[in-house]
Amino acid sequence: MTGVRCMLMRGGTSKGAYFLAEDLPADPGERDDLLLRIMGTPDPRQIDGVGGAQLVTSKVAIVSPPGGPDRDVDYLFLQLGVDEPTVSDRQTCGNLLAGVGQFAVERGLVPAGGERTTVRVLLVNTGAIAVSTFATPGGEVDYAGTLAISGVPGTAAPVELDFTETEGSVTGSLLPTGNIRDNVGGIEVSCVDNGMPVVVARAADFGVTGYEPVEELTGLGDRVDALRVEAGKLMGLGDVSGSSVPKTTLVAAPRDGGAIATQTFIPVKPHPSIGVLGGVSVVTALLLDGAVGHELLVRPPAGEPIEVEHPSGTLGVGVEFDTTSGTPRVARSTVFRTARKLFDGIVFPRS
Ligand code: NQM
Repeated sequence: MTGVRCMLMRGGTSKGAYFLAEDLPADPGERDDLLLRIMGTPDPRQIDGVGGAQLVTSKVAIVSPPGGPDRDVDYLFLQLGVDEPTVSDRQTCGNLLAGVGQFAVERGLVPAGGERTTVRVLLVNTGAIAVSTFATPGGEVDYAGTLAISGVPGTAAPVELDFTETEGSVTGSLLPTGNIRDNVGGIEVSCVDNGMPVVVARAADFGVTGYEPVEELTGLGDRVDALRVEAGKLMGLGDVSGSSVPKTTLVAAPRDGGAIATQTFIPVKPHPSIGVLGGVSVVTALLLDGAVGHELLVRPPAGEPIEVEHPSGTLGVGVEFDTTSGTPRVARSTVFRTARKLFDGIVFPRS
Protein backbone atom coordinates (compact mmCIF):
# COMPACT_ATOMS: atom_id res chain seq x y z
CA MET A 1 0.00 0.00 0.00
CA THR A 2 1.26 3.47 -0.86
CA GLY A 3 1.66 5.91 2.00
CA VAL A 4 1.63 9.70 1.99
CA ARG A 5 4.11 12.04 3.71
CA CYS A 6 2.25 13.78 6.52
CA MET A 7 2.93 15.70 9.72
CA LEU A 8 0.43 15.68 12.57
CA MET A 9 0.40 18.92 14.52
CA ARG A 10 -1.60 20.56 17.22
CA GLY A 11 -2.35 24.08 16.08
CA GLY A 12 -3.89 26.14 18.90
CA THR A 13 -6.86 24.17 20.21
CA SER A 14 -7.19 22.10 17.02
CA LYS A 15 -5.27 19.13 15.71
CA GLY A 16 -4.76 18.21 12.09
CA ALA A 17 -2.80 16.54 9.33
CA TYR A 18 -0.40 18.85 7.48
CA PHE A 19 0.68 18.05 3.91
CA LEU A 20 2.76 19.65 1.21
CA ALA A 21 0.49 20.08 -1.80
CA GLU A 22 3.05 18.21 -3.91
CA ASP A 23 2.53 15.09 -1.77
CA LEU A 24 -1.21 14.94 -2.58
CA PRO A 25 -3.08 14.34 -5.86
CA ALA A 26 -3.52 17.54 -7.86
CA ASP A 27 -7.12 16.65 -8.74
CA PRO A 28 -9.37 17.97 -5.89
CA GLY A 29 -11.78 15.02 -6.14
CA GLU A 30 -9.01 12.43 -5.86
CA ARG A 31 -7.34 14.47 -3.11
CA ASP A 32 -10.52 14.72 -1.03
CA ASP A 33 -11.24 11.01 -1.41
CA LEU A 34 -7.71 10.22 -0.21
CA LEU A 35 -8.00 12.62 2.76
CA LEU A 36 -11.30 11.05 3.87
CA ARG A 37 -9.60 7.65 3.87
CA ILE A 38 -6.61 9.04 5.77
CA MET A 39 -8.75 10.63 8.48
CA GLY A 40 -11.13 7.66 8.82
CA THR A 41 -14.26 9.59 7.76
CA PRO A 42 -17.18 8.76 7.75
CA ASP A 43 -17.26 7.18 11.19
CA PRO A 44 -18.21 8.85 14.49
CA ARG A 45 -15.03 7.41 16.05
CA GLN A 46 -12.76 7.75 12.98
CA ILE A 47 -11.36 4.48 14.25
CA ASP A 48 -9.67 3.50 10.99
CA GLY A 49 -7.90 6.82 10.42
CA VAL A 50 -5.90 9.54 12.11
CA GLY A 51 -8.84 11.91 12.74
CA GLY A 52 -9.70 12.55 16.38
CA ALA A 53 -13.49 12.07 16.21
CA GLN A 54 -14.33 15.76 16.67
CA LEU A 55 -14.60 18.55 14.11
CA VAL A 56 -11.65 20.36 15.72
CA THR A 57 -9.46 17.26 15.24
CA SER A 58 -10.68 16.36 11.75
CA LYS A 59 -8.76 19.05 9.91
CA VAL A 60 -6.24 19.24 7.11
CA ALA A 61 -3.69 21.93 6.19
CA ILE A 62 -2.22 21.85 2.67
CA VAL A 63 0.84 24.05 2.26
CA SER A 64 2.50 25.02 -1.00
CA PRO A 65 5.07 27.50 -2.32
CA PRO A 66 3.62 30.97 -2.90
CA GLY A 67 1.46 31.20 -6.00
CA GLY A 68 2.02 34.97 -6.20
CA PRO A 69 3.83 37.95 -4.64
CA ASP A 70 3.75 39.32 -1.06
CA ARG A 71 3.66 36.03 0.78
CA ASP A 72 5.97 33.12 1.60
CA VAL A 73 3.55 30.18 1.47
CA ASP A 74 -0.03 29.36 0.51
CA TYR A 75 -2.20 27.52 3.05
CA LEU A 76 -5.39 25.74 2.04
CA PHE A 77 -7.54 24.54 4.93
CA LEU A 78 -9.98 21.65 4.57
CA GLN A 79 -12.58 20.76 7.19
CA LEU A 80 -13.42 17.07 7.03
CA GLY A 81 -16.61 15.75 8.49
CA VAL A 82 -16.43 13.09 11.19
CA ASP A 83 -19.58 10.99 10.63
CA GLU A 84 -20.42 12.52 7.23
CA PRO A 85 -18.13 12.11 4.20
CA THR A 86 -17.72 15.85 3.67
CA VAL A 87 -14.70 17.96 2.78
CA SER A 88 -15.23 21.72 2.90
CA ASP A 89 -13.00 24.59 1.82
CA ARG A 90 -15.60 27.25 2.66
CA GLN A 91 -13.73 28.51 5.73
CA THR A 92 -10.16 28.87 6.89
CA CYS A 93 -8.87 27.82 10.32
CA GLY A 94 -6.84 30.16 12.47
CA ASN A 95 -5.93 27.34 14.84
CA LEU A 96 -4.20 25.12 12.27
CA LEU A 97 -2.67 28.32 10.89
CA ALA A 98 -0.65 28.47 14.12
CA GLY A 99 1.43 25.51 12.85
CA VAL A 100 1.72 26.45 9.16
CA GLY A 101 4.86 28.60 9.41
CA GLN A 102 6.74 25.98 11.43
CA PHE A 103 5.65 23.24 9.03
CA ALA A 104 6.93 25.34 6.10
CA VAL A 105 10.32 25.71 7.83
CA GLU A 106 10.45 22.00 8.73
CA ARG A 107 9.76 21.04 5.09
CA GLY A 108 12.35 23.51 3.75
CA LEU A 109 9.81 25.75 2.00
CA VAL A 110 10.92 28.78 4.02
CA PRO A 111 14.34 29.37 5.59
CA ALA A 112 14.46 29.94 9.34
CA GLY A 113 15.28 33.56 10.25
CA GLY A 114 17.26 34.47 13.37
CA GLU A 115 15.94 33.84 16.86
CA ARG A 116 12.44 34.27 15.49
CA THR A 117 11.06 33.64 12.01
CA THR A 118 8.21 35.49 10.36
CA VAL A 119 6.24 33.75 7.63
CA ARG A 120 3.60 35.50 5.51
CA VAL A 121 0.81 33.06 4.79
CA LEU A 122 -1.89 33.41 2.16
CA LEU A 123 -5.11 31.93 3.52
CA VAL A 124 -6.21 30.38 0.23
CA ASN A 125 -9.78 29.85 1.46
CA THR A 126 -10.41 33.55 2.04
CA GLY A 127 -7.63 35.45 0.23
CA ALA A 128 -6.42 37.17 3.43
CA ILE A 129 -2.79 37.32 4.50
CA ALA A 130 -1.71 36.28 7.98
CA VAL A 131 1.73 36.93 9.39
CA SER A 132 2.98 34.24 11.76
CA THR A 133 6.01 34.80 14.00
CA PHE A 134 7.55 31.99 16.06
CA ALA A 135 10.78 30.89 17.75
CA THR A 136 13.62 29.43 15.65
CA PRO A 137 16.74 29.64 17.82
CA GLY A 138 19.79 28.34 15.95
CA GLY A 139 17.71 27.94 12.79
CA GLU A 140 15.50 25.17 14.22
CA VAL A 141 11.84 25.48 15.13
CA ASP A 142 11.48 25.45 18.92
CA TYR A 143 8.05 24.31 20.03
CA ALA A 144 8.83 24.48 23.76
CA GLY A 145 8.00 27.63 25.69
CA THR A 146 6.10 29.21 28.50
CA LEU A 147 2.80 30.34 26.98
CA ALA A 148 -0.30 28.56 28.27
CA ILE A 149 -3.45 28.73 26.14
CA SER A 150 -6.84 27.68 27.41
CA GLY A 151 -7.95 24.25 26.25
CA VAL A 152 -4.39 22.89 25.96
CA PRO A 153 -2.55 21.39 28.95
CA GLY A 154 0.90 22.75 29.77
CA THR A 155 2.83 25.46 27.98
CA ALA A 156 4.57 25.90 24.62
CA ALA A 157 6.31 28.55 22.51
CA PRO A 158 4.15 31.54 21.56
CA VAL A 159 3.08 32.02 17.95
CA GLU A 160 1.97 35.56 17.12
CA LEU A 161 -0.66 35.69 14.40
CA ASP A 162 -1.38 39.04 12.80
CA PHE A 163 -4.23 39.34 10.36
CA THR A 164 -4.95 42.04 7.82
CA GLU A 165 -7.58 42.22 5.11
CA THR A 166 -9.76 39.66 6.83
CA GLU A 167 -12.89 41.81 6.46
CA GLY A 168 -15.50 40.05 4.38
CA SER A 169 -13.34 36.90 4.14
CA VAL A 170 -16.15 34.70 2.80
CA THR A 171 -19.05 37.10 2.33
CA GLY A 172 -17.27 40.12 0.84
CA SER A 173 -18.07 42.58 3.62
CA LEU A 174 -17.63 43.16 7.33
CA LEU A 175 -21.39 43.47 7.85
CA PRO A 176 -22.66 41.08 5.18
CA THR A 177 -26.37 41.77 5.71
CA GLY A 178 -25.73 45.50 5.33
CA ASN A 179 -26.98 46.04 8.89
CA ILE A 180 -25.33 46.10 12.27
CA ARG A 181 -28.33 44.24 13.70
CA ASP A 182 -31.05 42.06 12.14
CA ASN A 183 -34.09 40.24 13.43
CA VAL A 184 -34.12 36.60 12.34
CA GLY A 185 -37.24 34.69 13.33
CA GLY A 186 -37.72 36.89 16.40
CA ILE A 187 -34.08 36.68 17.55
CA GLU A 188 -31.83 39.74 17.32
CA VAL A 189 -28.51 38.96 15.68
CA SER A 190 -25.41 40.72 14.40
CA CYS A 191 -23.79 39.06 11.41
CA VAL A 192 -20.12 39.85 11.03
CA ASP A 193 -17.28 38.52 8.88
CA ASN A 194 -13.79 39.53 9.98
CA GLY A 195 -12.04 36.31 8.95
CA MET A 196 -14.96 33.98 9.71
CA PRO A 197 -18.67 34.59 9.06
CA VAL A 198 -20.41 34.52 12.45
CA VAL A 199 -23.92 35.13 13.69
CA VAL A 200 -23.85 36.67 17.17
CA ALA A 201 -26.95 36.33 19.34
CA ARG A 202 -27.66 36.71 23.04
CA ALA A 203 -27.72 33.43 25.00
CA ALA A 204 -30.70 34.82 26.94
CA ASP A 205 -32.71 35.05 23.70
CA PHE A 206 -32.28 31.28 23.37
CA GLY A 207 -33.55 30.79 26.92
CA VAL A 208 -30.12 29.77 28.26
CA THR A 209 -27.57 31.55 30.43
CA GLY A 210 -24.66 30.80 28.09
CA TYR A 211 -22.70 29.33 31.01
CA GLU A 212 -24.18 25.81 30.79
CA PRO A 213 -21.77 22.89 30.34
CA VAL A 214 -21.19 22.20 26.61
CA GLU A 215 -23.06 18.85 26.72
CA GLU A 216 -26.21 20.58 27.94
CA LEU A 217 -26.28 22.82 24.89
CA THR A 218 -26.21 20.12 22.20
CA GLY A 219 -30.02 20.20 22.30
CA LEU A 220 -29.97 23.72 20.85
CA GLY A 221 -28.54 22.41 17.57
CA ASP A 222 -31.81 22.52 15.59
CA ARG A 223 -32.68 26.05 16.72
CA VAL A 224 -29.15 27.23 16.01
CA ASP A 225 -29.33 25.66 12.57
CA ALA A 226 -32.70 27.28 11.78
CA LEU A 227 -31.25 30.66 12.79
CA ARG A 228 -28.03 30.33 10.81
CA VAL A 229 -29.79 29.04 7.68
CA GLU A 230 -31.97 32.18 7.63
CA ALA A 231 -29.03 34.40 8.57
CA GLY A 232 -26.92 32.73 5.86
CA LYS A 233 -29.44 33.90 3.24
CA LEU A 234 -29.32 37.47 4.58
CA MET A 235 -25.50 37.28 4.51
CA GLY A 236 -25.59 36.42 0.80
CA LEU A 237 -24.29 32.90 1.41
CA GLY A 238 -27.29 31.19 -0.18
CA ASP A 239 -28.40 27.88 1.27
CA VAL A 240 -25.95 27.12 4.08
CA SER A 241 -27.58 23.92 5.32
CA GLY A 242 -24.74 21.41 5.35
CA SER A 243 -22.10 24.18 5.09
CA SER A 244 -19.53 24.77 7.85
CA VAL A 245 -20.23 28.54 7.79
CA PRO A 246 -21.62 30.71 9.23
CA LYS A 247 -20.87 29.82 12.84
CA THR A 248 -23.22 30.95 15.60
CA THR A 249 -21.96 32.42 18.86
CA LEU A 250 -24.22 32.97 21.85
CA VAL A 251 -22.96 35.72 24.14
CA ALA A 252 -23.58 36.57 27.78
CA ALA A 253 -22.04 38.90 30.37
CA PRO A 254 -18.54 37.77 31.39
CA ARG A 255 -18.22 35.93 34.67
CA ASP A 256 -14.54 35.00 34.92
CA GLY A 257 -12.86 38.39 34.67
CA GLY A 258 -12.91 38.41 30.85
CA ALA A 259 -14.73 40.77 28.49
CA ILE A 260 -17.58 38.54 27.28
CA ALA A 261 -18.81 34.96 27.78
CA THR A 262 -19.35 32.89 24.62
CA GLN A 263 -20.60 29.55 23.41
CA THR A 264 -19.94 28.93 19.74
CA PHE A 265 -21.58 26.32 17.50
CA ILE A 266 -19.56 24.80 14.59
CA PRO A 267 -21.81 25.01 12.79
CA VAL A 268 -24.47 23.36 15.00
CA LYS A 269 -22.39 21.35 17.46
CA PRO A 270 -21.19 23.24 20.54
CA HIS A 271 -17.50 24.20 20.19
CA PRO A 272 -15.34 23.04 23.12
CA SER A 273 -13.66 26.49 23.05
CA ILE A 274 -13.85 29.06 20.20
CA GLY A 275 -12.13 29.32 16.83
CA VAL A 276 -9.36 31.88 16.30
CA LEU A 277 -10.94 33.82 13.45
CA GLY A 278 -14.34 33.02 14.90
CA GLY A 279 -13.17 34.75 18.11
CA VAL A 280 -11.72 37.67 16.13
CA SER A 281 -15.02 38.12 14.28
CA VAL A 282 -17.10 37.94 17.48
CA VAL A 283 -14.91 40.57 19.17
CA THR A 284 -15.10 42.76 16.07
CA ALA A 285 -18.90 42.55 16.21
CA LEU A 286 -19.09 43.33 19.90
CA LEU A 287 -16.88 46.41 19.55
CA LEU A 288 -19.30 47.99 17.09
CA ASP A 289 -21.89 50.39 18.48
CA GLY A 290 -25.36 48.96 18.05
CA ALA A 291 -24.24 45.33 17.72
CA VAL A 292 -26.12 42.63 19.60
CA GLY A 293 -24.14 41.97 22.79
CA HIS A 294 -22.21 45.30 22.61
CA GLU A 295 -23.89 46.24 25.88
CA LEU A 296 -22.57 43.06 27.54
CA LEU A 297 -18.91 43.68 26.63
CA VAL A 298 -16.64 44.72 29.51
CA ARG A 299 -13.79 46.48 27.73
CA PRO A 300 -10.28 46.16 29.17
CA PRO A 301 -7.97 49.20 29.41
CA ALA A 302 -6.76 50.42 25.98
CA GLY A 303 -3.97 48.30 24.51
CA GLU A 304 -4.86 45.15 26.46
CA PRO A 305 -6.30 42.09 24.69
CA ILE A 306 -10.02 41.46 24.84
CA GLU A 307 -10.38 38.20 26.72
CA VAL A 308 -13.16 36.08 25.24
CA GLU A 309 -14.44 33.60 27.80
CA HIS A 310 -15.34 30.23 26.24
CA PRO A 311 -16.15 26.76 27.64
CA SER A 312 -12.52 25.83 28.30
CA GLY A 313 -11.00 29.19 29.28
CA THR A 314 -10.29 32.44 27.46
CA LEU A 315 -8.91 33.63 24.11
CA GLY A 316 -7.16 37.01 24.04
CA VAL A 317 -7.90 38.98 20.87
CA GLY A 318 -6.74 42.41 19.67
CA VAL A 319 -8.71 44.29 17.01
CA GLU A 320 -7.59 47.71 15.76
CA PHE A 321 -10.05 49.81 13.80
CA ASP A 322 -9.23 52.41 11.21
CA THR A 323 -11.46 55.33 12.14
CA THR A 324 -10.40 57.73 9.39
CA SER A 325 -13.58 57.21 7.37
CA GLY A 326 -17.19 57.20 8.55
CA THR A 327 -17.64 53.44 8.09
CA PRO A 328 -15.81 51.12 10.50
CA ARG A 329 -12.83 49.38 8.92
CA VAL A 330 -10.59 46.83 10.59
CA ALA A 331 -6.91 47.71 10.35
CA ARG A 332 -5.41 44.66 12.04
CA SER A 333 -6.29 41.76 14.34
CA THR A 334 -3.87 39.81 16.56
CA VAL A 335 -4.03 36.55 18.46
CA PHE A 336 -1.39 34.54 20.33
CA ARG A 337 -1.47 30.75 19.99
CA THR A 338 0.90 27.82 20.44
CA ALA A 339 1.50 24.81 18.19
CA ARG A 340 3.40 21.56 18.43
CA LYS A 341 4.73 18.94 16.06
CA LEU A 342 3.26 15.62 17.21
CA PHE A 343 4.35 13.17 14.55
CA ASP A 344 6.14 13.22 11.21
CA GLY A 345 6.09 10.30 8.83
CA ILE A 346 4.03 8.36 6.35
CA VAL A 347 0.31 7.90 6.77
CA PHE A 348 -1.47 4.92 5.23
CA PRO A 349 -5.01 5.53 3.96
CA ARG A 350 -7.81 3.01 4.25
CA SER A 351 -8.25 1.32 0.89
O1 NQM B 1 -12.17 30.26 13.68
C1 NQM B 1 -13.43 25.88 14.48
C2 NQM B 1 -11.28 25.96 15.48
C3 NQM B 1 -12.21 26.41 14.44
C4 NQM B 1 -11.82 27.31 13.37
C5 NQM B 1 -14.48 26.26 13.61
C6 NQM B 1 -10.81 28.34 13.70
C7 NQM B 1 -11.07 29.77 13.42
O2 NQM B 1 -11.54 26.05 16.64
O3 NQM B 1 -10.13 30.41 12.95
O4 NQM B 1 -9.73 28.08 14.21
O5 NQM B 1 -14.93 27.40 13.74
O6 NQM B 1 -14.91 25.43 12.83
O7 NQM B 1 -10.20 25.44 15.14
